[in-house]
Amino acid sequence: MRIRVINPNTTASMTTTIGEAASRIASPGTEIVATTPKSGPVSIESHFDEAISAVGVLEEVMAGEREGVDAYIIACFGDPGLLAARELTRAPVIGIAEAAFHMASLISTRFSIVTTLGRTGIIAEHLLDQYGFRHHCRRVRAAEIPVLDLEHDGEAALNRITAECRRARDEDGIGAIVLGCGGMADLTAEISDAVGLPVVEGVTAAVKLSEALVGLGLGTSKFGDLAFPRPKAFTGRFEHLSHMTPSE
Ligand code: 5HY
Repeated sequence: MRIRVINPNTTASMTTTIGEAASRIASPGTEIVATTPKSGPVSIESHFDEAISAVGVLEEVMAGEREGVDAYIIACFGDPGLLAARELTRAPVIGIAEAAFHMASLISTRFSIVTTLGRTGIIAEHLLDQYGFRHHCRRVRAAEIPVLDLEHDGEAALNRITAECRRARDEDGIGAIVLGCGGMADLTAEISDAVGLPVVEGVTAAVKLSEALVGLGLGTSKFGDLAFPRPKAFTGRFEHLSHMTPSE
């Protein structure tokens, strides 16, 4: 099977980190295609960044539909454009936040999230409510590091994330930790060893969930709200989306 792993920000080095982590965990026979949208924010750290990045995600799904893809992964912890992306395809579309919540709730009664900036914590809280995991999550914490510090100042970023994970372990009464950024995809083993708790991150969790869904022959339902969008005219910079009929 072929899984298209979309990094919704436009930092190619972070797409490489995400793609390598996905390839390491993928089963034999699973091809990982990690992609970066042509347009969008270099990092996603606000509602505005998130809204703009969703268009890039949707354009990557449309490209995947032309090339033939068995599953899609949206590798940003805000799951930008997730439901809209599901409308565009019959293939499964997995957001890394949703994937991590599911996996963490299977191995612990309570978990905490450690994300990058405090201001994006609310986005994770909204997703916990939307997906029905609020009661599983004890706390959404932040290491207070800009997303791109993971690329530019990795050691210091790792130390700040690990310290916040230790505080979560000691203060939150939890059994597991969820890392709240796609750029943390390669940090789970090191942090789990340092903190002594299971650490879940969404990219690798989403790869395994994608393989499971495709293996079960399950895809996005086309009955109800995730049916293909009704073709219509779009104007201005979106004119190219006009009267788009999905590849049935
Ligand atoms: C992410 N931002 O996973 C989110 C993390 C965050 O560019 N990739 C980003 O802080 O919300």
